[in-house]
Amino acid sequence: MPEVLVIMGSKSDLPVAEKAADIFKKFSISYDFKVASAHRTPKKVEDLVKDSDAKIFIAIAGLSAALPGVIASFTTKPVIGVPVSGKVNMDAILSIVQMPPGIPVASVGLDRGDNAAVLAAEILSIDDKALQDKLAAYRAEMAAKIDRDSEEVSNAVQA
Ligand code: RP5
Repeated sequence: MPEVLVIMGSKSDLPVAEKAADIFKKFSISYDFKVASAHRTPKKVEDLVKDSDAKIFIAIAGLSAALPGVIASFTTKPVIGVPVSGKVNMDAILSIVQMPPGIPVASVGLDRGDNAAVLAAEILSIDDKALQDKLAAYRAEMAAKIDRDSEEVSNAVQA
């Protein structure tokens, strides 16, 4: 049973989903990928969600991105939406952010499959101390990189 089920509206969304996979591997979180479209295969979306034992859903979609909201309509588990960039970026962002009262969807930034996975990890870590420690180590890694980068640009400008 995957802890997180990632559903993308089209195979064209795969590069964004792969960013999430990198994070899940880093944190040893089990996941699965499915393609199902809110508009083109609505019954498939419903069946996937209702048949899943996953604790969290990540929904990746572009254009009129109904997928996260439709998934949320079938479950009370957390749903994290990832808007996918296109010719008009605000369409997907607003489709995910502007959910009606009572059926919320969390949204990360445009194409931020990685942040969706980090947020999923944070939710899963609530009662998992080992995962909390891994998340803290991940932040420490990022901070160390900023320090290395700072030293590098400072050295470059003084050279
Ligand atoms: C959405 O439409 C998908 O999530 C994708 O981001 C976008 C384009 O889909 P394709 O035309 O690539 O199948 O449903």
